[in-house]
Amino acid sequence: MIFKKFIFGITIYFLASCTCENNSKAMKNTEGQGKQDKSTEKKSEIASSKKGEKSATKEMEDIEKVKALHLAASQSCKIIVDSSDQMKYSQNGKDLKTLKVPSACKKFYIHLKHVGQLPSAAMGHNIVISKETDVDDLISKSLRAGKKGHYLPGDPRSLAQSHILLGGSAGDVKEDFIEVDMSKFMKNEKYKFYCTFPGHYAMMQGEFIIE
Ligand SMILES: [Cu+2]
Repeated sequence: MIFKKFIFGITIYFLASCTCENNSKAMKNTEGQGKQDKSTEKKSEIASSKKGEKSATKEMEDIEKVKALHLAASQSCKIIVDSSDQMKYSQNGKDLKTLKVPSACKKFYIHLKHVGQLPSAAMGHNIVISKETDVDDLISKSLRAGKKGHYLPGDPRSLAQSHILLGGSAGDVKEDFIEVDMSKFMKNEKYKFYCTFPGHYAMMQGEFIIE
């Protein structure tokens, strides 16, 4: 009888310990699985966020490249020219003595600004572009046109010109846009750009070069 009880006891013990072990193994496995799932989830989250970051960065880079290209394209056939009370043409604060136009430009655009304070009657500016050999004639004609005619020559030898005389006082027009038709220009000819306001040519003139 005692022996039977002993055998029963041992059997129960083994069964119990076996079930516990299995349970704890199963729990451990579930925990492990959970951990693994979480880490996989985290990894894929990081990967996808990195991927997202990467594609966003790439997109930004592309936008910047396109912007730069547009800027380069627009700048190469376009220039902003300031004219001042110091009787100077300048670009970005530097004296402008040579205006270079890439030969690829079919049209060249000049945005002329008056950045001074003096009125157009005292310190008016414009731009005329012509062959160097036509300068003297066109300046004479401009003087005859007077302020009423914005000191513009009104002559087809003036290949491009601003519409008006710019000034710096409250009532003056302060900027003008000049479209230069490059088909009028020949590669081996000498051209000049200049202001035809009386007395300004000596200070306000430069070479207009097609390269
Ligand atoms: Cu001038």
